[in-house]
Amino acid sequence: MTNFHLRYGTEVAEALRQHRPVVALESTIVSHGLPRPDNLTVARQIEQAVRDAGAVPATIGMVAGELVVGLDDAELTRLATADGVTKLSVRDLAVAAATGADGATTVAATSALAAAAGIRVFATGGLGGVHREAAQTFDESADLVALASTPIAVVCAGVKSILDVGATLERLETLGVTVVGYRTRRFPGFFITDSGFDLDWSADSPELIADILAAREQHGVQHGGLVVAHPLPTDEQLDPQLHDRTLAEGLARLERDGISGKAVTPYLLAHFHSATQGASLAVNVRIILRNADLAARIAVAAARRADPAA
Ligand code: PSU
Ligand code: MN
Repeated sequence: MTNFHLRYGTEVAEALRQHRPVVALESTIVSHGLPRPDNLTVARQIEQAVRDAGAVPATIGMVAGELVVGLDDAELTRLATADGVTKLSVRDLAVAAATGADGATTVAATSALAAAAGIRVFATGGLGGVHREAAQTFDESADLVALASTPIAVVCAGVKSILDVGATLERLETLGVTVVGYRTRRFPGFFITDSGFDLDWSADSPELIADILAAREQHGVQHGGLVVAHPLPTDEQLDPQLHDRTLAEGLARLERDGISGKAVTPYLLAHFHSATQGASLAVNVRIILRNADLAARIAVAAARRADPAA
């Protein structure tokens, strides 16, 4: 992965050179996870949330075949609004680069590229994982495999609730991915505060998460990812009954419309956003903004830990 040629945004390059806090952000959430035209506004708000907490945002994506770490506003606008922006997982990067494509990077691809760029903290909404019909379809997100071998902390509200959460947690354990709840011992359920599954570990401050990152380096146990699971407060979650109804309907439609492969997640998210008349969209945006804020505070704590004078 370090062999990929990366182009850096000016501000991100400068921040990395000076060891200032940087937070990686993905572009698939913008191009495929959120409806237009809100997606561009939200993409800018996510970057602003990182800045407000004292870090530099590095939104990652591909523009005309070039891998960019720290898209500028014109590039962000292009990935949010252009036709034919491809959803890129790790396996797609080389083909997309060779063909000069515009592409949005998933959690898997963004993690790999961020780590290659020397960025240690990444914020997203919800991780990909094991799909509910995986026993038949074998549909499991490449996010899991990427996190097994990529040294990065990913702040997320758990895995998307459209997935089989229990199976995903089992796979994270098998793959050696550390999972820590932020101020909770319950794994969050993305749109829902609590997925119903317990966690072994909890951390209650950005400083403690920075300590965990440092301990991983000191002890040479940082080959894989660290999932920082950050739940929404219960008064901000999607109504659980509305959630379950909408999900059942979405899953039935998947079958009816013959949706499979990488189209499944964007299809289900779009179904939620239209069927709940935007309620799930508002929740999704809150999730991302809160995660961007926490990720920035972790990056700030990690930078201070490395250089208390900074
Ligand atoms: N989180 C969100 N919305 C999204 C995603 C995450 O709130 O759209 C994206 C991420 O890019 C993640 C992808 O990697 O969904 C998972 O897709 P799949 O299940 O096809 O691996
Ligand atoms: Mn899949």
